[in-house]
Amino acid sequence: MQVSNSPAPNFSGFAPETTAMRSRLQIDNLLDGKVASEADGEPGADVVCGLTQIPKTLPPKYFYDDRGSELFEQICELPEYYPTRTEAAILRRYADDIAHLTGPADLVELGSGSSTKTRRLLDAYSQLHNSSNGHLAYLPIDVSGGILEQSAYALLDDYPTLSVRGLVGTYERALDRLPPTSFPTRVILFLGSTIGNLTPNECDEFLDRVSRALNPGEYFLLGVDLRKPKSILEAAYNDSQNITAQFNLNMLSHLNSRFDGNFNLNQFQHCAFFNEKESRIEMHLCSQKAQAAVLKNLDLTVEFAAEETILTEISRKFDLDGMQADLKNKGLSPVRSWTDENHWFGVVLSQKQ
Ligand code: AVJ
Repeated sequence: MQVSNSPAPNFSGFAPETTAMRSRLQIDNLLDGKVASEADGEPGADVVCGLTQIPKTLPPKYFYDDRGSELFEQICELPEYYPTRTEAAILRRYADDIAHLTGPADLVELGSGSSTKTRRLLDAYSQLHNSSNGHLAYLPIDVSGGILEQSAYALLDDYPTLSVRGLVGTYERALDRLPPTSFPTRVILFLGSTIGNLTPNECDEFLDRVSRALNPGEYFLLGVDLRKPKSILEAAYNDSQNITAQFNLNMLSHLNSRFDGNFNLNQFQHCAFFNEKESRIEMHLCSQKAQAAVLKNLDLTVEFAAEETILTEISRKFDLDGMQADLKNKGLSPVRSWTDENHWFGVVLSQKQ
């Protein structure tokens, strides 16, 4: 993992980094040498906790090993998976409005991943900054150091006035130690409706943290997936190419390799449906028979009844008014929101009081 200012390895397909580029890049690791999912406490404690609960659950962050991140990128391209392209279209269309509303700003992004959608905002802000002759600062935060570094080099290549200060770590830790801003203001970005993975309580705590991290007058830009007919929602999580099923099952192979386990992927089935009452998609892995699985490194044997499921993800679907009210309660006053013509996805800009 990359530490402050040390030279980064080359990634094929990208221009080799130059000294000039390196001077515009700094990546700090907040994981203290531990891998992403082990940053908060004992390695795998959350897995043991989730699998010994009734009903069984696993944290969605275990989707994202290298294979899982690759499958997620494929999901974003699926015809049925509307959120990524809908949000990207909103950002393409309104990035200039957003930049004009906040004025020149540092951009901080939680869960930056490949930073693809962020480019529209970087374009808009770099125009704003050019006219004021300033530099553009981007602070991506991601648990995957590999993807963070790779996208940072690609961005430095494409944006000559950009400097990137990356943080490898969880949102929680990064939010608690954001470096001071060099510009008059700062915008924290949280795109892709990743906020939907949080339960209402977790969401509450998360918004408190965002609000605490911002100084009065600074901004929070949030992407949220909106309520819509069940058939559209369920299709997005049950695609005809079965990529989402592979993504879900990959969590078990990730656990097998991480914790020396023997989950049999052939004996579990992907299951995703819309829970109307909770307004959320639930993804489960359903045990096809009574069976046991062992995770040796965690000293854990898990027994499954036939048809018993593990809840691997919730993906909540929001309404814009409700989300704006929640933000307001946290001292984040809605400035403006944008949506697509179908009202399938929303982007909300709010400002810390
Ligand atoms: C990245 C959490 C927003 O909930 O839609 C996609 C993840 N899971 N297909 C989502 C996901 C299944 C995605 N988020």
